[in-house]
Amino acid sequence: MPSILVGQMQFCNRNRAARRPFKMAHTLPRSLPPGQQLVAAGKWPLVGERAPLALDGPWHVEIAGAVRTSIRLAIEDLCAFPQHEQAVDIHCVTRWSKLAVPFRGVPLASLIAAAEPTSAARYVSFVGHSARQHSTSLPLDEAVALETLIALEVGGQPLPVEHGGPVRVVVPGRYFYKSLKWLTRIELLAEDRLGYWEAAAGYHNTADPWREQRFIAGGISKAEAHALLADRDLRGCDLLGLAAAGRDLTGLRADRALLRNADFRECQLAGACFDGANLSNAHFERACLQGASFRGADLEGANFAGADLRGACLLADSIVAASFVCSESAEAGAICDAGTQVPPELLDQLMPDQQAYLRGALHLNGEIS
Ligand SMILES: Nc1nc2c(c(=O)[nH]1)N[C@H]1C(S)=C(S)[C@@H](COP(=O)(O)O)O[C@H]1N2
Ligand SMILES: [Mo]
Repeated sequence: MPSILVGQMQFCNRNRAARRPFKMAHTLPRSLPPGQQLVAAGKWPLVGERAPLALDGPWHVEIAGAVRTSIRLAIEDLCAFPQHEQAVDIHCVTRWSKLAVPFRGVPLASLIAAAEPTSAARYVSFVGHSARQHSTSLPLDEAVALETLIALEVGGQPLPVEHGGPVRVVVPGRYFYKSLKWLTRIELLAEDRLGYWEAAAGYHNTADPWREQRFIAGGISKAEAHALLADRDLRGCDLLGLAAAGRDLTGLRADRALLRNADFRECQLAGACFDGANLSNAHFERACLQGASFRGADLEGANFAGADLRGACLLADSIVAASFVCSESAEAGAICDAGTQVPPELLDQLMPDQQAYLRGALHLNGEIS
């Protein structure tokens, strides 16, 4: 059977007469996020991949990863869950919006509950059955709070194949690239796994349209973001607020880059060079910075709590009010070894609790260079 027909042919029968009339999720006037424009009535642009790959058997969705019970659900099984109707505003990162689109399907929360997530589950990755194994991810609690829907119908009809039928993800309140077409796998994860667009094209990993989180940095195009991530070269770039959390940026070259407020949390940054960079208020929590270099960098207010600083050179210009441990949480502080270089005069710039922590971490592992 050609995969294109799967959506229609396997669609389950439901008692349409018994349905309650469609109710709007809320009656407030809907508005457009900044930089968006409305598509003409009745239009729904096609974006990204146009068709799924053929499946060997009937369509199914697997829930796996950090769960007690992995489950595999056929379309009929999905139909057996209580169905939820939701008028969702679509906002595509390419600046078109379509408001109040009536989707119907199973709340993600119901499916996840059925699989019994373990305490390790912090992220959810959606994987589609398409040529490039398209995927996207969200923090699990955020996906649930946003009322993510595993949609089977739109406008009272089975989802058209080109729009993700027989089953797609719909994440209200995020750019539409978080709404994966042709869903076959829901995977719960302890660590985030960046999706296709997020990893390859520099799409923002949070994707809140109200905060215009389109790309990892404002003022750069998709092509520029792609080149930047592929070459790992930010030398001299002005990328205030770069949102790079969770990325593999091993060996990054960021000499003299302007990276104030940049977010490098949980990044792989071994051997990275930030010499002469402006990193004031930058976030490096839990990042791997083994052997990284910050010679002459501005690290005022930067946060290194939980970062791995073994072999790192912090011969910075300034580390006023930088943090290496979070005093409010039980989280681990930065890891240092005998190769971690911090000039003693810089230690005096730290707040007392931070200074005490870093002195301890450096002394435990060798003398301060
Ligand atoms: N499998 C898959 N899902 C995907 C994409 C894709 O290329 N492949 N593109 C995403 C993007 S960028 C958008 S805007 C929406 C487009 O959905 P539509 O074609 O139904 O408008 O799907 C998202 N989900
Ligand atoms: Mo998109």
